[in-house]
Amino acid sequence: MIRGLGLVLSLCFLPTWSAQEPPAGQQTKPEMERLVLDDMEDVSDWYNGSPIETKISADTAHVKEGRRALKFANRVDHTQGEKNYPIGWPRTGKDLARKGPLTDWTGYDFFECWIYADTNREKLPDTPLSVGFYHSGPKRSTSFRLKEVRKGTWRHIVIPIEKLAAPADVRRVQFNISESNYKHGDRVDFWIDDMVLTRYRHPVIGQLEPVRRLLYTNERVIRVTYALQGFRGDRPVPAVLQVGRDAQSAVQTVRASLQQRGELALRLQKPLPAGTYRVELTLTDADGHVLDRKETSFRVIDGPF
Ligand SMILES: [Ca+2]
Ligand SMILES: [Ca+2]
Repeated sequence: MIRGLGLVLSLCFLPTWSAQEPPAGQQTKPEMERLVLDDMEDVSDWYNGSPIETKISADTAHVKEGRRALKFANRVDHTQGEKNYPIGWPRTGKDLARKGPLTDWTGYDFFECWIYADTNREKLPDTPLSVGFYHSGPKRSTSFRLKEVRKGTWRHIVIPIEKLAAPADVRRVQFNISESNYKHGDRVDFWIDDMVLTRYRHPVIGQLEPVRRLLYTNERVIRVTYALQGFRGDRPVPAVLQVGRDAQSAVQTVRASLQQRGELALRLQKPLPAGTYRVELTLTDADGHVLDRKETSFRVIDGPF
């Protein structure tokens, strides 16, 4: 059973987030919505693609959420397994297409799960494990090496959905090891839990950069580029761009409506003296409540004139 698939959209209320303006200097943590792909309490819908090397089970030894996690247990065998590839790719996966309509991930920002590893090796190889997302059509998939997985600890895996080749068409999720990364006879077990899709509940600022970090004192325009995450393309996001020496003293302010990404220009009414300046971008909702805020900086120097 897949609890919550396509049905439960739970809100994760992070304690530091507030729709109201936070105190100056306090970081806001954006609120995320989660859709559970699999809580791994029952793994009967996961297939074992390599029965010689692999055993899969719902296991209680290491659990991140609930009472069980998917245990993907492998004994590396360089002499047998797949007929033509004895040094192959032991794997386990799950077909999403058979389980309902949840193959369109375009409404989400991240694929996330937690992974714990154990092995009889002193440590894991550089690429201990990979995850692949399979799309319709022959051999269409997007694969990610999970280099962050470590022996003896839980690691949080976060993959931006925008990196998938066909995020509107995800038919299968599959985890695999590559036996060529291991020695014959190595044992390596992974516990995988809390596999979810997440999205920002509202737009946040992913990137904010000045087009130039160094300006001359005779210049009158400051340009910044920005990119939003969690922008669903429905309507522009109100924003305020402010330039000043510090958070308390704005030299100039401009209001804007932001798309998913773009460039903003702030025309100075009077020249800036030499020094370091901060640029702050604040996103608000329609009522003016702060959704997110980010800052960057640039320097003004006396020009060659
Ligand atoms: Ca679980
Ligand atoms: Ca093998």
